[in-house]
Amino acid sequence: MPESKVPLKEVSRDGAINQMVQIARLEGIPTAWDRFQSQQPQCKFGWTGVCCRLCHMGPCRITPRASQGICGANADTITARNLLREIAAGTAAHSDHGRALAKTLKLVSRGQGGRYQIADPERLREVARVFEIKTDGREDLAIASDVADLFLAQFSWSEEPNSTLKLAPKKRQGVWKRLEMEPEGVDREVVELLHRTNMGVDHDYRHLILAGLKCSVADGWVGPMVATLVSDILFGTPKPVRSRVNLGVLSAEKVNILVHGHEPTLSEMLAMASQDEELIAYAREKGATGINLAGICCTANEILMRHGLPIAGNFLQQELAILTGAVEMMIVDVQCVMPSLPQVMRCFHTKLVSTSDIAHMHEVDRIKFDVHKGYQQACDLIRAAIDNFPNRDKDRVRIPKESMDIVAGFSNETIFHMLGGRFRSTFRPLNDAIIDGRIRGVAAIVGCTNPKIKVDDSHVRLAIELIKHNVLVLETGCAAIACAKAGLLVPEAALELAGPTLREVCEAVGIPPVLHMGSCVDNSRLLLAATNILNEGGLGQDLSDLPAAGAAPEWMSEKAVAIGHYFVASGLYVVLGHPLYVEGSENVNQLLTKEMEGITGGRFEWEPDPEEAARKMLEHIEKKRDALGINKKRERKLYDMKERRELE
Ligand code: NFS
Ligand code: SF4
Repeated sequence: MPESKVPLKEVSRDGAINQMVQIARLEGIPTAWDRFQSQQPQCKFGWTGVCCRLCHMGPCRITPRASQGICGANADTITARNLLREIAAGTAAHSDHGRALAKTLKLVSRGQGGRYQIADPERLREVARVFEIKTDGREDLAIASDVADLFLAQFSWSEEPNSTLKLAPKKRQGVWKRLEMEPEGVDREVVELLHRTNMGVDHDYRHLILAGLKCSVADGWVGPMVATLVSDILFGTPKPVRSRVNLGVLSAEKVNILVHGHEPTLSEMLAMASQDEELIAYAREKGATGINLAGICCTANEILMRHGLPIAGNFLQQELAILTGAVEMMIVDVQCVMPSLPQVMRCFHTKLVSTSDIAHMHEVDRIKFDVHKGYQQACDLIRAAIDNFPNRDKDRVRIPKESMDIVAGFSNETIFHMLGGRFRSTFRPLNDAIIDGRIRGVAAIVGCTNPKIKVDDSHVRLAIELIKHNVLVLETGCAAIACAKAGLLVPEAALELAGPTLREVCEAVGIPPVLHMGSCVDNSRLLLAATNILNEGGLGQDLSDLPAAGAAPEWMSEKAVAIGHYFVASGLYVVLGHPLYVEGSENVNQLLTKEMEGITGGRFEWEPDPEEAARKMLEHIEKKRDALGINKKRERKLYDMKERRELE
């Protein structure tokens, strides 16, 4: 075990994390923070993006005495190429997730989906209509088949730009056309980035970065868009739900089963199977009082949004959950699953099961998830977890007390209904509140947690600062879990922290000032929310006109790199808590953080201090308000009776 120099307390603002890290230290079980310490100092060449190993003449790195690699590539080319490979990888991850769901929809439409079915036929029809698929007089399954075909076709190459781009505002579509940034198939764009960054192909950093942005458009507006739409169709469109969050949701008396990863397919069946009376009775037979299914990371967000199941924690809590000694089984699929888990698992009775065909871990049980047998597999897993309950060492159970109430489930559809009231669904009241300044603008806070940063702290401080200044905050992913743990997603508590006019609006509508919109692929919901606001009218023509900003204060994943780029490609201002690996090239850095605004209308900013990040976001929001002309003091017109009658 690496010798630790991190102070024992305070790796996080979350007491549950600090407590568990301390226990891990005392027991000599390494966690991410210990390994973080043993990686110090982290490589400066890596940090600044100037290390290249794209061919085997290298590896090369740019230093004060070597301004070029062996092939002649300079810092601009090297950092840009490295960045593109990250965008390609992030896009690939999101899009495989979307493709897997579209394949499931296809199987369901053929009657080969086992227990999966169309949970939200209304949403299916609505989606079909958007893409001009005939719905009148047709069965749901026939429509689903066409929708699945259309979505599956988004991945391979087509002569036409991707169909889902039309979900974006017209003007933005025009910008992409002009910049030749319209993707023609997700796989195609990923492959092209890999090709372009191959030794000896594309060397112009500008040309490279614009290609990266094009691929990122295929990420945000295609892969995750498909993932979200199909998830809603198959599993239901989220509606507000109450639940609880943090390690304290683990139960000392029940069989604890954690789902961790990203694709919601198997976890949907687990949610259903965990309610099975026979299985619950079986758990009692084994001495437990019931079955407790909870989540980690983005799978947690999926089952929270649709079933109100509790969340045990975000990204850096995955090892700590096992360390509680109270987890009978952790079921993982793909993405954000740490390779260290088997090592922690071996110190406890916890069973770790991997379920994705493409994600195995050495010496870890695995099943081959099969849509058709999904429910049976879920039952078998739960039964195995129950069988493991008697192996729990009660003396080693230490579940932190921390757990917090949360209200989640804010899909666009829900927000539409809540804002518009019972009779007329509309975003109008939100737009009006933004126009008259009661709400200054909208901010998105998304992304991971990272041991480089005091965990959850930047997420929470940024959100608090923004709502204090009457900015409505939309969140997804680990950011949403961070703020939920801090109590920001409960309307009552959060409203105390909101500025007076934001509070007034939230109270009238009955929403918290920080809205949980789902998992990381549900960032597509954020893009659609922004589009809905725009389409409602009065706030400009393009996403870049909106008084809106995005932030990922604690990000770590390549997926977050892709997300940041599709926000910027969509014309939005994005503040990252630490820079991309590009600072070794002044040109690339300038392009991303300054010049980009003149190209896509959006740009990046690096800002580690959350209050300062909030200030910059507010400044951007006010700049957009000024440009829209809604910051002028508007005189309130007093109507006389005659005018009033005319109005009516
Ligand atoms: Ni998105 Fe970050 Fe992972 Fe989800 Fe969490 S770490 S990039 S937020 S779980 S995908
Ligand atoms: Fe070095 Fe060029 Fe090869 Fe990169 S591509 S490793 S800079 S020779």
